[in-house]
Amino acid sequence: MTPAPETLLDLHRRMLRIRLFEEEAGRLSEAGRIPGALHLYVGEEAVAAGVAAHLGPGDQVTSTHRGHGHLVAVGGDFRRMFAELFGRATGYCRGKGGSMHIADMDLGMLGANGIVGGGPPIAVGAAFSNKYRKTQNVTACFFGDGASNEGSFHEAANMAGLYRLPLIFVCENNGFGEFTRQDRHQAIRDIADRAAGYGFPGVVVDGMDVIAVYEAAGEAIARARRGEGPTLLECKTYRFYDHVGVRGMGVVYRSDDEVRAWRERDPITLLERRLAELGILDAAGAAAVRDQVQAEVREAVAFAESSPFPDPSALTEDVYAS
Ligand SMILES: Cc1ncc(C[n+]2csc(CCOP(=O)(O)OP(=O)(O)O)c2C)c(N)n1
Repeated sequence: MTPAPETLLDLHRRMLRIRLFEEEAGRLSEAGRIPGALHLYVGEEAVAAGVAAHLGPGDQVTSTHRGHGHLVAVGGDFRRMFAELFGRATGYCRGKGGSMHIADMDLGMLGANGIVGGGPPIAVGAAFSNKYRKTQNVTACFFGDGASNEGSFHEAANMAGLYRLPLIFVCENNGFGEFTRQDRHQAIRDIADRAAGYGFPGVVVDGMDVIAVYEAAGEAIARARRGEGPTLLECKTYRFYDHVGVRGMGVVYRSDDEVRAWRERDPITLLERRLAELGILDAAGAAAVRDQVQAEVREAVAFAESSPFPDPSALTEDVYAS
């Protein structure tokens, strides 16, 4: 069944917000205006958007080193995000975290994470807390194909299955762990198969089709809320830019033809085509949404650039919790 028009428009806007935030971050990074490593999510927007559209107050997400998309999808503030990328005191971590450490506890976004496989144990902790406190809340744990080889993923999956935790594992299988193609780091093809070893369902979905992700995530999240335990949702996707930054590090590990073929299945273009067919949003309407979001991006960048750097005296603040 096709989701309601307002749901489709919501998915479209969420994806565009991720895309335009990321394209701008990529440009700024290329221009040398953002310090540190920047891992872009462009191409994978349907995954974060399709899952996040089911989440609400009290739910959580755990993220990865490619985390901007997850935060934008749950409603992250562009101003504080750009400020964090620029290292300014108005940023999410007061300028001391950068791209890979942005968190927003008010939105339940428990943090981007430079540690591959760092998210699953945190997600299990959050989900255990939700269950113990008898809430109806769910935790969505995003991770990559590479991360699914880490011991932390397997320990987390084991406990989530054992305790039937209200959790969904969302594997963003973009076909590579850094520069290593999946068939050179895993003997299996579908990471969803791993769920069987821990006693819960694994589902494979086209990660470029936001409606497919939305529907599969909806079932998995409803199942978790009913107390029936976790699901592993594997979304087959692709990153359009390099592992780090836009042009990357000069390592050749995939062909231009391969990138071009995946770009033909750009998740935003696919949804816009569908919206036009359904008579919900035409090209002019889509362009208007794009312009609105782009204006929001521009305003946030100006805010971030005019913000102060943290005072050196703040260097050791927030290092220890009391
Ligand atoms: C524990 C740990 N090991 C290794 C690394 C180096 N590293 C950074 S990204 C990455 C690949 C991760 O692949 P995947 O989980 O598939 O995510 P993708 O980058 O493809 O989105 C690796 C090995 C790291 N950051 N943390």
